[in-house]
Amino acid sequence: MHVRKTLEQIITFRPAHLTLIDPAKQPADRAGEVAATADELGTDGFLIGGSSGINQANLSATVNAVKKVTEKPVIFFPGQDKAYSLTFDATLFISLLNSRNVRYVVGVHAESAMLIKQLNIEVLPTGYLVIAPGMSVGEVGEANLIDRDDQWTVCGYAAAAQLMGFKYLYLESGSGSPVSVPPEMVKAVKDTVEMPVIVGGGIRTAAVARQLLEAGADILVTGTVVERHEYKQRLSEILAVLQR
Ligand code: 1GP
Repeated sequence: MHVRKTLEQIITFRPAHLTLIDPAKQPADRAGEVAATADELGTDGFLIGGSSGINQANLSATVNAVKKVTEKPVIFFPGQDKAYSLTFDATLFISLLNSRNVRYVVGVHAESAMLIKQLNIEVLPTGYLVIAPGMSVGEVGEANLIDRDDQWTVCGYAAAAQLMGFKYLYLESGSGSPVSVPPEMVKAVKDTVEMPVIVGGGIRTAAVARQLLEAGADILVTGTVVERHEYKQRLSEILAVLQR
C-alpha cells in the first residue's frame, strides 16, 4: 500500500478522516472493535499513537487488532515513547516546529532515520504545529503554544514548513482539548500554503467538523470521540459531513 497516494487520491475529491487510537487508553480488543466500527462508518484510515504510556506490548497488540479488521491505512503517530511495529503501513514523520526542544524538531528523527531508510518504511513528512490549549502534547512536546488568534505566527510557520519541503501541515489543539483549532486559523493557513492541511484536537461534533472543512481542512483527525462509550452516532454524524 502506498499511503500518501491513497490519501491524496481521496482528498482530490473530498476531505478525509482519520481515526486516532491511543494504545494507552484501551485494551487492544476494544481498539479492534472501535476500528471495525469506524471502518464500517467510513473513516479513511487510522493513526495509532499517543503522547505517553505507550510501550511495545500495547502498541503491537493494538496495531495487530486494528490491522485484523481493516484494509485502510494504519499509520504510526509517534509520541515520546520508544516503541514501533513493523506492521504499520506508514509513519507520520512529524517535526514539532514550535517546540522549544530541538529533539522534537529534528533530534528523535535522526535517531530513527537510518533504520527507517534501511527498512524502506513509508513516511509522511509532516510539519506539526501545536495551537493553544495544546493539552498534553503541548506539555510533553515543550511547545511554545501558538495563540488561537495569532494568524501571523501560524502562517509564518506554515509557509516555512512548505519551503522546507514538508508534504503535510498538521494543526493540533491537543487530544481532549475542549476546543478545536479555530476555523479562521485553518482558513488563514490554507490561504498561505498549497499542501494538505490536517486538523486535530477537540473535534467532537458534526458542526465543528463542518466549520473546519468549510475553512479548507483536508484531513480531520478525531480521537476522543471513539473513547466514549456511545460513540457510534457521533462518529457517523461527523463522517456524514465529509461525504457530502
Ligand atoms: C489528533 O489530537 C487529536 O490530532 C485528537 O484529538 O482526541 O480531541 O479528538 P481528540
